[in-house]
Amino acid sequence: MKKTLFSVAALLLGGCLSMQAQVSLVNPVPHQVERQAGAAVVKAPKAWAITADAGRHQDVVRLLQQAEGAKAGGAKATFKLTIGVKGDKAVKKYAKKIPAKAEGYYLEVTPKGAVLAAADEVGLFWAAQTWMAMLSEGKMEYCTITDYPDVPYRGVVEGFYGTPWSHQARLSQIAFYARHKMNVYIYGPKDDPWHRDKWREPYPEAEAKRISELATYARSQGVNFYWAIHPGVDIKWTEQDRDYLVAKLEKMYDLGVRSFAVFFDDIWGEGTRADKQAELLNYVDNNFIQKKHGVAPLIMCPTEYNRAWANDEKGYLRTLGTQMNQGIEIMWTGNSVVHCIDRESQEWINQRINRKSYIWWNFPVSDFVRDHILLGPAYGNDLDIAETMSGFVSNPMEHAEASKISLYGIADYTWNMPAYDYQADWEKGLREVLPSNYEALRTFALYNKDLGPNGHGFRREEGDELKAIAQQALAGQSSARQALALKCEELGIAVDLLLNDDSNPELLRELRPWLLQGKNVAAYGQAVVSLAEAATKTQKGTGLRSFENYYQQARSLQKQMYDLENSSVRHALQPGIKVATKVLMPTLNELFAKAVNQYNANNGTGLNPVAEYNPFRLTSNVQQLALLPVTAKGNDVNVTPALEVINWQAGGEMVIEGDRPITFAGMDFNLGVPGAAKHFTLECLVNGNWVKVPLLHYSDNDPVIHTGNELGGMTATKLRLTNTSGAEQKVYFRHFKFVKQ
Ligand code: 14T
Repeated sequence: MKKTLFSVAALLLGGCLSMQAQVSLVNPVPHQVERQAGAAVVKAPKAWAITADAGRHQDVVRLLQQAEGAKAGGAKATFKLTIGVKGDKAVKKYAKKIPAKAEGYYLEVTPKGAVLAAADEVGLFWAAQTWMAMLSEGKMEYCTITDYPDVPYRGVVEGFYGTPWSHQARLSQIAFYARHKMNVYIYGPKDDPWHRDKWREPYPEAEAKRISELATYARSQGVNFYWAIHPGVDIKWTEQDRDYLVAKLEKMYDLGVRSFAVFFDDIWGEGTRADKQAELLNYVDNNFIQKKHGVAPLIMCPTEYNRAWANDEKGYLRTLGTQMNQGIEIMWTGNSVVHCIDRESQEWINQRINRKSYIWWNFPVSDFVRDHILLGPAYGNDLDIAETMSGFVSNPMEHAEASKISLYGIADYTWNMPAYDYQADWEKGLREVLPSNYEALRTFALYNKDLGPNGHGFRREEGDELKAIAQQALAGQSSARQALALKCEELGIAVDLLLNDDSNPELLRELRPWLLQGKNVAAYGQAVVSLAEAATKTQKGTGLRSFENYYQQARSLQKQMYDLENSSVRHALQPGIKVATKVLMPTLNELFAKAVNQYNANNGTGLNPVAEYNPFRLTSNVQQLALLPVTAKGNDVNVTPALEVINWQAGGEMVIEGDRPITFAGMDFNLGVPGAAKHFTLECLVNGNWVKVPLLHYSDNDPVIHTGNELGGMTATKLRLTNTSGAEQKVYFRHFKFVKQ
């Protein structure tokens, strides 16, 4: 990357205008910007006339005609926009200035007009986006820009479990990718039936029409719409299934799709064979992809898509590497399912697959931590690995609008890696997503970055800015406690401002559960600080401001948080609604406990210092179950389902304990495997004795497990499910529920 000339620009601008340099509005940060002598930020032209070779670049012309400022355009306008790609007459003079890189462009702005000259059609789209971004505040800047992407394929894979994005959300995403020069959108939502379970069947008419519309719209924006198929669940390596697959791709081609992917992730059994996958994909590549015109290189997601799952002896990856056509891209999530990417791990994988890996980054996806919403920056990937990858796509949250905060950063990272500054970038992203209430969104987002403890061990920074005052507050410093209370007050203000913002209704709809919880956290924080303050006073507070009342208030808020988590505000599969779990809430809970203990010691009282309210507790020595949340809704108590196959060791147990005896009305659970009941033993702890409860399936091919009549009316303090088969059992954890009386 060549150095940008910001210092020169600052000098020149200093004298003439107080306006902000307009090129700084352009994101991703361009590789090279030069402001010539006499450069200035001036008013944007009111109208412009577009010059291009006859009949060329219709989509870009349309984009520029719809842009702000172009309205009154047309031949009469004095400001000229000259556009073209290498080889066009219109930009012949600029041919040498166009970077010799795919999607590269050269942009020049002078008082007479602007030139947008690109290496190819997509590059011209990006030049147009740069032009429009520069003008977004009604000003432009005399300068030249030379720019190109660092990573060839950049964008998003809608590849999460959970509610797929809506059609509207996808259209909005595609426009957003285009604005930020991302050229890939891979359609692969796990819970679209025609992507996975019914992969052989064509889409019904309404769904087909929507896909067609997405493909067309994406093309008009310079974005590749990839449609992904996930056949591994039940594929047989027969000619018949091979033909089903190609026939489905043909159907998608007829709908206008020109880019394809085949996923083999999260499957087992027959579908996982590397030789067969390679053979099938070579067939698809030779007989479909290569035969059609203008179809992008095929992408595949392997079964061993991360290093932790790679079995080097069996050589799955090396088989793909040697047997699969060179032109097929292979996806990779890094050292584990959810992991940041570094040079060493890139060398490891690229050597095995004999090509550059195509990164599938599992961030900000939250399908394994649905109680959190992830609004933090995209960071942690090495900044010098652009040439080690063919592509980099992010798997986002099912909350499409909220995902844009992180995606904004991913666009910048993949376009101009060495210049990526994740913190500065995050601020810009927040501004773009909610300009009307940027500061409020920022404050709220500060408490919604980390994922909390999770099975993948992937954590994010959150609350570092609070650590010093948290520590001092816990050490008993009154001024630090007050500072903490102010932070909580700010959080409360931010939430209220956001709840009253109507400029981005989708974003606010997505954030709503966490906003409501944020309000509880803010109120709780203020109550806890008052409580801690009151605990230090020898004189009892009067009226409502007494220690006892602050204690009751804090308790009430703890319960309100729990109730909100289990109310209808959360959607069915979401285990809860968690905010500020990394630093703020643990600090407040510790402060609460300290204050209560101090008060108890001074007054001989026995108030309960345990802050977290949850009437149920799950413990397990089966590693993949140990962190699953238990939640109650009315009389239904559920353990959150797990996404993955559970390796339940012989003798491994899962225990659920109530804070008071539970009287059962019934229960059922689904381990995903017909006949699994015989491998497990269910027991209840009744009056200190473990009582066995028979388990049964209603039919041979039904995986759901029921309890016999014995359970109804039984009162117990604990429930225990044990693998008593004497061998490891591979099962799912699809649902686990009991009903109280
Ligand atoms: F294809 C892969 F690269 C991939 O990441 N697959 C899934 C993905 O759909 C999901 O959104 C993501 C995050 O949960 O992780 C993969 O899903 C998993 C991961 C597991 F570790 C499913 C089961 C697992 F055990």
